Amino acid sequence: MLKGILISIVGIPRSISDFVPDNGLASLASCLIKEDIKIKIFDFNLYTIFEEIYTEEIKNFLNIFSNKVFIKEEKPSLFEFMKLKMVSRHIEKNKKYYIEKLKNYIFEIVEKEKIDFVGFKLWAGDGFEWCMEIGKYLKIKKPELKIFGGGPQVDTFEHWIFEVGDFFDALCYGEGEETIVELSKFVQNNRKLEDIPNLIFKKNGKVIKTERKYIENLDSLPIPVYDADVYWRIDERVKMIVLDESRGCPNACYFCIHPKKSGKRKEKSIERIIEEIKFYKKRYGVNLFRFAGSSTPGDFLMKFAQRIIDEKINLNYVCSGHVNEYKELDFQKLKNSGLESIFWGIETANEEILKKAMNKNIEKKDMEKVLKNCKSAGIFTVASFIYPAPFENEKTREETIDFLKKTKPDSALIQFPGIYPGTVWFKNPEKFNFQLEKETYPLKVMNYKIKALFPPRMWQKLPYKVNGMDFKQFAYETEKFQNDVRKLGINTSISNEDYLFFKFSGFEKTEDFLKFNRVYFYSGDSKRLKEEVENINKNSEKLK
Ligand code: B12
Ligand code: SF4
Repeated sequence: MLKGILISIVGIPRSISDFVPDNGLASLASCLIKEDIKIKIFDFNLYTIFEEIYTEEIKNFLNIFSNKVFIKEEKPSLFEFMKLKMVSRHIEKNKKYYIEKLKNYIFEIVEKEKIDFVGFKLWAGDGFEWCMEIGKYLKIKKPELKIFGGGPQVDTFEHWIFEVGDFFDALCYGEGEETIVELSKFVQNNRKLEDIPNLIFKKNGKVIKTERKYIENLDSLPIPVYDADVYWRIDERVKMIVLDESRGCPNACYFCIHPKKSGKRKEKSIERIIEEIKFYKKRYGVNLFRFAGSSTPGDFLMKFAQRIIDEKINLNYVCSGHVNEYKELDFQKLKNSGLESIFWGIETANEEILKKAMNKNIEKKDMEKVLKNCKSAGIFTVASFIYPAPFENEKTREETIDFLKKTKPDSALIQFPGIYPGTVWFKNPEKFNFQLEKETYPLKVMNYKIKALFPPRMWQKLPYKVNGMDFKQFAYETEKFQNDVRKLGINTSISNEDYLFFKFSGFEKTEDFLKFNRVYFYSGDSKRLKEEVENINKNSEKLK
């Protein structure tokens, strides 16, 4: 029997989202199981990772430091700041020991279980570097082992990944369900890589990219598997399942990679999603759900809500929506069906920027209407912004602030613009007031790692300019904007799924949930994080 393992490593966890089971890998596993292949998912994104990297001394210092900064909101002293730098170096050293341990652990599994292939889901950040190290090691120790890669980092950087990981037999871009099954045939010498769609591989030193193929009918995919014998340490994860209700997007925002990944919008049938929910509730006791789609289709959502109400299914869920598709929706009905929070990509309140710089295809009056209706129905309203946007100036900044004063979303997430290869922003940077060196840019950004213990303006410089500002300047502008938004009494860090976690965490106020979680993650308090995951799981059971 052919045997494979799928691995996901994000790095040091930064939010409860990291503890949600990975629907992408569960979907790949179900396709392989259908072909009688033995597969196991090793998702290392667990709170226990802190035990491996943070010593008690590190935890204690970071606990005192973060309590002072995030809870008491006091400024750290120069001495504390110097100590923080030392601790950060210590953590970097410990990460190296951890990778060594992980390498050996995975190699032992490969040997003991006689594994034929390994598939890495690749994320940005620490996890990317760690996967490269592990993959390299496995290939040296066992050259006949087939190693594949896929996931968000491949969709963004494609062949650039070979610059740091030429041990991969093949990389899979786009949707992976059909491709992984074909790859399993390649492992058995029954397929040539050239004949498998969605692949990037090297032959005689030359990069080959096979044609892109989209999955036509999402209903034809088997139900993703989260059984304990397939999904390693699933019991330690938060009980939320991500429902892959739709893929693709009818829009084509200039900064977004998503439409390319899954093509034109397609959706599962309501019938199929309801079947999945009933199955997950019964088999795994899960009552919390998040739709995976970057913008769940509005008409799909209404029909779904009606079915949930008609069939009296008790669940709580969250999704992301596009303003244009939600203009006429009955938000009260959505709320009654258990929809607790919606994420909206607003980006900026200035219509000219929305059009000229982003191709966002939304109007201000509609944004206002939708945010207002969403909030008044009691749905936790999360609006996301890019600041400073291309062509941003004092006037446009003021316009977004006024918009926020007027609409008062429950949470406003603010990020500086990220430029990813494959997007329109990357293809024509000058047109959008960006400056970057195209030839070297992908490699630098692909290997970029944030310094999570420090504010963004202290991170290593990202190699581009926005409106003439270098990284330090625009990261500082983002920080200042966030502070101004907080002064309006608007939260700046709760996402839609965070809201669900908050609801079942036992915390009374979102502010406390936020502050304390910041401390737990910052100081690697795995004990508290474990308690929190257990609380969410226990409290959400009541929705049965
Ligand atoms: C839903 C969602 C989540 C869910 C589900 C995770 C998931 N499946 O990726 C949750 C809430 C858990 C989540 C969490 C996080 N997410 Co998220 N998430 C998304 C979102 C909106 C959709 C992902 C999705 O479900 N797609 C559908 C499934 C089926 O696709 P998939 O998971 O990518 O897997 C397919 C292919 O990639 C491929 N594939 C994947 N791996 C492999 C491996 C092999 C060998 C092969 C052959 C194929 C293959 O086949 C799969 C099936 O088709 C995307 C944005 C977007 N619209 O794409 C962001 C996104 C993927 N998330 C992102 C991030 C950063 C995170 C977090 C790290 C958040 C954080 N703490 O900062 C965590 C980490 C998750 C973890 N596992 O620990 C980034 C990734 C950026 C990057 N380059 O790393 C994205 C792109 C958003 C963004 N633009 O910032 N996320
Ligand atoms: S609407 Fe959202 S998912 Fe669609 S292209 Fe724009 S940013 Fe991407």
